[in-house]
Amino acid sequence: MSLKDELSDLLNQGLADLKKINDQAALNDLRVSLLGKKGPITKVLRGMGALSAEERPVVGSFANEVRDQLQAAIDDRKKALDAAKLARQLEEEKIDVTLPGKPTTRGNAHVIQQIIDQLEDLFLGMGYQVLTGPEVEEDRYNFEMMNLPKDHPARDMQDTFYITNEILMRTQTSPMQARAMEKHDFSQGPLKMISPGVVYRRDTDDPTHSHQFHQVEGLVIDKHITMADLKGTLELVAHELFGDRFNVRLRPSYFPFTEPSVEADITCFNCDGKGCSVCKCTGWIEVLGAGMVHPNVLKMAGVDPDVYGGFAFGMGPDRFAMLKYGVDDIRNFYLDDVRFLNQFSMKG
Ligand code: 2NL
Repeated sequence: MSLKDELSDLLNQGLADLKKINDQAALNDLRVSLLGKKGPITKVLRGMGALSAEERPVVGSFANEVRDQLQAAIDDRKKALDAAKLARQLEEEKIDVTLPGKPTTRGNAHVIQQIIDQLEDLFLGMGYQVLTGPEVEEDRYNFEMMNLPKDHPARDMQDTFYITNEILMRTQTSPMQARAMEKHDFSQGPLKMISPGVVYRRDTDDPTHSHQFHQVEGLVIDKHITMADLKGTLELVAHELFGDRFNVRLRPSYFPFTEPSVEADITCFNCDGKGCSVCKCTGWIEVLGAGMVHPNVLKMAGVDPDVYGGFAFGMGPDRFAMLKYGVDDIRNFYLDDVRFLNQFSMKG
């Protein structure tokens, strides 16, 4: 058989084989076997040395033609297969946009967090920083720098979870404030901050005690800060959380870290101050402790008490939430019962 006939057969056989191909992988195999380096066409082209000078260009150009035809047929087949595959995919993966969506259940911030958020917004609006820090603390920041030396009897007031002699679960968020005072450059202006967070006490849980609860402490230090600034600030808090008709009353008290120290009451929300069982007929409800920062606390943080002074307060969002919503057992906030928690959902 002449080389030309051989090439003709190759072309016909190749085109016939191509018709039977139905997937990309088989098509690629056929392309390699026909047109690849080890394929029959390459072999024919290699054998052309044996041909005469007249035959060589004729067979050569025919071989090229066969190769081009096969290549074109393969390309066409590939295009057809690709198009079929895409059509199949589009059909199979079709999305019915008219199907109803799956309902998602949306969570909401915990009721205590909602109160903290509200307080953060209020104080951020007055130019305070919100600073948070570790719940596992050093004795030094939690007690020592708050004017509670090792032998201080007030340490008994706060039964503490100790990790080691020097490391403990913070009993208040003041350690964050001690750090802030230490760091603050007072030549750049006043320090105004609140520190919200979880604190721990070695209490036995009951309706009014939890070994874990929340605190939001506030601290302002500058020149010429007075107790009137403290009272005005606490009035803003009362108005924000409870409403404008609520008043604030300060009563003398004692904390080791403030001097003088006060306890702040607000108008009883239950009887509008007339006197009822909630306020034990006083017309007032105790909501927080506060005072003017003790000079020792300032000194220990490297602040000169002859130049600077300020107020501090500590309030309990748990107690606020109990008062605001009439919750009579603090443990509800920590039991994670969604039937309780969903009552404070802001979903419409
Ligand atoms: C309360 C009352 C209070 C403070 C916390 C404080 C922080 C610094 C300096 C001085 Cl850095 N004081 N915090 C002051 C007064 C009261 O908390 O009833 N705590 C359970």
